[in-house]
Amino acid sequence: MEKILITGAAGQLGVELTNALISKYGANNILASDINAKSAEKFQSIKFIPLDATDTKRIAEIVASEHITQIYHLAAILSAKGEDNPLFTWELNMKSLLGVLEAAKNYNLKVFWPSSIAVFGKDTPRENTPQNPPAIPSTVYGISKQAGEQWCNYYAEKFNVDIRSVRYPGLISYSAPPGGGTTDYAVEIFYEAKEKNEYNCFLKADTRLPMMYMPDAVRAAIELMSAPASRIKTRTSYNVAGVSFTPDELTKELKGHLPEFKISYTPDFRQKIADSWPTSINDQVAKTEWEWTPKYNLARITEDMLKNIK
Ligand code: AKB
Repeated sequence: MEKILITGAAGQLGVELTNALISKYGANNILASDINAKSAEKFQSIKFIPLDATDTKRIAEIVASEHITQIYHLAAILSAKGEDNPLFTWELNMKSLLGVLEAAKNYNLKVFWPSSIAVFGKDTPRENTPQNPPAIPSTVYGISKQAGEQWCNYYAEKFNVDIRSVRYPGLISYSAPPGGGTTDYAVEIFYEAKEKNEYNCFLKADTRLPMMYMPDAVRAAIELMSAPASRIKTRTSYNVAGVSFTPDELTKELKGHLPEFKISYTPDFRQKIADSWPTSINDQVAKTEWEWTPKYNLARITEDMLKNIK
């Protein structure tokens, strides 16, 4: 029987992944943790532990006392927010990952850890970005994810740790807000469209970025973790594609539902980050090794977001 610890459980991905894991493994087998103690109220049916993920000793204590067999390590600072305090972002993203990898080595845990398209950057082909291109990341978040991928591969090769990872594109969802990413416009726009019928976008109209709807993102994590170990040949992180679009294309889709919707553009520092990232992702390796297939296109995402946003 699996017993699963989730770090950063109150974040955009955490809330939905935790619910999916409760459905798959049962509430008694899922332990949510987050630095924000108040987020306990989001997890009524399961045990919640306040946890600063950089406290590596505490991670090991929880693993031992709760008989944890898997960790979904989601706690991280994202691309845009990370630029406010690069050293703290590095400290949090790396120290927490190394603590989880050490616990995995010592207690024989299986680990899921999300990487990101932020690992790509200068020298990376932006269109149909392959699995292992040259890449010089433009943000400290991207540097931490790129280094993190190498650490994951190292622990897998050297200590046989069963670590699995995907490089998420921008995630779109309605259950919990995103926390300081460059792709956040693709969530904010839905809320503002519903509330005010207008949105001022911080990226230019023609900025094409890879995105993914949350049900696909959750399924990617669970399918990857459920795949037989013999099929998982990539221990850095897998490219996974969902859908690629620009703010202008999303606006046209939104106008099909809200004809009066208006968008304006005031690009800020996030434009430069977005311009360093891929416009589309080649996920052939994930397709071949564990049969990854996304299900949501832009039309379905738009319809479902508008239906579900309160
Ligand atoms: C961000 O924009 O920082 C994240 C990501 C692509 O990893 N959504």
